[in-house]
Amino acid sequence: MAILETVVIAFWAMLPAYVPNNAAVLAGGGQPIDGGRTWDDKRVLGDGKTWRGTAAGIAAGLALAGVLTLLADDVSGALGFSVPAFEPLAALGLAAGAMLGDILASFLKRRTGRERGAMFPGLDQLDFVVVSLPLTALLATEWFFEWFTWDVILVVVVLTPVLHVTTNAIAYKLGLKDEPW
Ligand code: CTP
Ligand code: MG
Ligand code: K
Repeated sequence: MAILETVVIAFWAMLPAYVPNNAAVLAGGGQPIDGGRTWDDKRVLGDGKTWRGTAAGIAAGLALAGVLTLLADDVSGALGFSVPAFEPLAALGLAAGAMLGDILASFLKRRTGRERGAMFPGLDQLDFVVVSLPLTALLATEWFFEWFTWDVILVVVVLTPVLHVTTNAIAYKLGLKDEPW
């Protein structure tokens, strides 16, 4: 498979997992998921993980998957190779997996004594990939292995941190995010 083709498929297939984090930043606020609870004098998750942000993130990921699915045929025709339409369970695995990965990362950050907003290089950039891909493989196995071939997964692992750093830097510059990571 040509490299450009692989990159386009990786980006397209991951969009429903990329957008939830950004939607959560825009919609976040209100009740924290952990209800303010602590474990060993540290917050379980912290004020940065809210019900509203999580719900908005998953909804945004599902909505985007729906739009991409409507466009998939036309875009495939225009590009000369196929980009994926999303099965409902694949969309759910990507969107909910991304939010779950982010939440698990905050759990790990709090356990290691990092305050809300602290940096955790590596984890910050890949948390949502680490959970969304296995969850999608579980929920929509055939779909997953049709699209997430090894070369696509490799591109995702390389491309995701680059996109993450870029979009967060932009969100920070725009004043939408408190830290540039
Ligand atoms: N956010 C949210 N709910 C989520 C994820 C994010 O409300 N499930 C919102 C919060 O307002 C959060 C912001 O998006 O502050 C930025 O997200 P993130 O960087 O993941 O959270 P942090 O505030 O940095 O907290 P943490 O250290 O736990 O990652
Ligand atoms: Mg953060
Ligand atoms: K995060």
